Amino acid sequence: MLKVEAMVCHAAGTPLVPETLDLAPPQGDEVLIEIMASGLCHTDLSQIQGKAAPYPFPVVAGHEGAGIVRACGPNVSSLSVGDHVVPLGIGECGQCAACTSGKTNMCDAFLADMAQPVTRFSLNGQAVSSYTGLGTLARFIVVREHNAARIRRDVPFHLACTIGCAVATGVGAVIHTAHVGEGETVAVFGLGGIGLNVVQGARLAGASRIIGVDRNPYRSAQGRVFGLTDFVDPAQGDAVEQVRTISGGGVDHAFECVGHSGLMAQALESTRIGGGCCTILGVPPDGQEMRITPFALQLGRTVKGSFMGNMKGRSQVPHLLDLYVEGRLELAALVTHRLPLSAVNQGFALMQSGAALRVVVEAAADGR
Ligand code: CXF
Ligand code: ZN
Repeated sequence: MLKVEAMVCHAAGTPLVPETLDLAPPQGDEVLIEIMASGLCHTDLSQIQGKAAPYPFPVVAGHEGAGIVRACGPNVSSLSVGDHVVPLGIGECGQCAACTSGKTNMCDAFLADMAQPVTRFSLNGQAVSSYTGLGTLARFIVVREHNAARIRRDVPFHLACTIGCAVATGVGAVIHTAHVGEGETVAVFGLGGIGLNVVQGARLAGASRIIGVDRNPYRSAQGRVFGLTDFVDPAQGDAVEQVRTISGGGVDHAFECVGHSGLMAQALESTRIGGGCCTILGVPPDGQEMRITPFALQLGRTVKGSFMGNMKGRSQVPHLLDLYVEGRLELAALVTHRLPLSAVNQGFALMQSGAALRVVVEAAADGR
């Protein structure tokens, strides 16, 4: 067993504590990754708060990482020691019907992992789960090679990690889920780390109007950096009405990026009759449902959803960094805070306060 430092959440709603865990060394097609940076995501917060907690406690959260391959199992064929990688909650086996379909990122291996989660972490012989099979709030993780995407080496880890969830989820939803077309109008409900990536995805797609809806007035100026053209403050009047007015009767595409059922209904209502499409990205607390009036759909609207923007982790996600290097994607403004891994609780507090877009924690900042 390898010994690794990790921030562990022992019970829902309790702070993460540093632990030295046992980590099973890479076997078969598995690789050992040294995590250099990890972005904090709202779904990690939901897990540790027990609000949307698919994994049993104790748990190592974190699924938006970037790091370096340090060892390979004997059957690894597509990665080498020294490769820079982004671990993938949704892997890409490349073989199954989903992977070969060209339509969906719902790889069979991901569905199998969700049904029966695997973890390689343990403490005193007791299993410690890894969120989405990763657990990037640790110094090292072990994953199967199809759960790691090789990335270019010239992007710093604290920026590269964001493509593992926020950027793929937001940009991918626009391009690979909703298929926003040139000149179309877009409304984005919730301008956090995911919503602002929807905004820049819409800019890449050539949307004519990109309308952001958020209760936090600071998001207006932040949104402009990512391509926002209009801002709606729900405190100034009914958000749906404001979006419908700005867009001349309803947007072509609305995106819900919070995970709030009331906001999902608003997003749907803000789309235009006869062709409007509402895409759901936010992950609500366990048990919360989305209410849809059949009439709203019968008027010619559709509802879609995706995880990780329906992007294939190995063959598509790494190209997001090419867009960054070409100057077409904003990553630096997304990472508002960088903290040492040991200060991760402070990072989650920043996220909850609304002050942060992405908080990135880095083991190296702990002064190894
Ligand atoms: C995703 C992360 C990867 C697995 C599915 C859910 N959502 C993220 O926040
Ligand atoms: Zn995430």
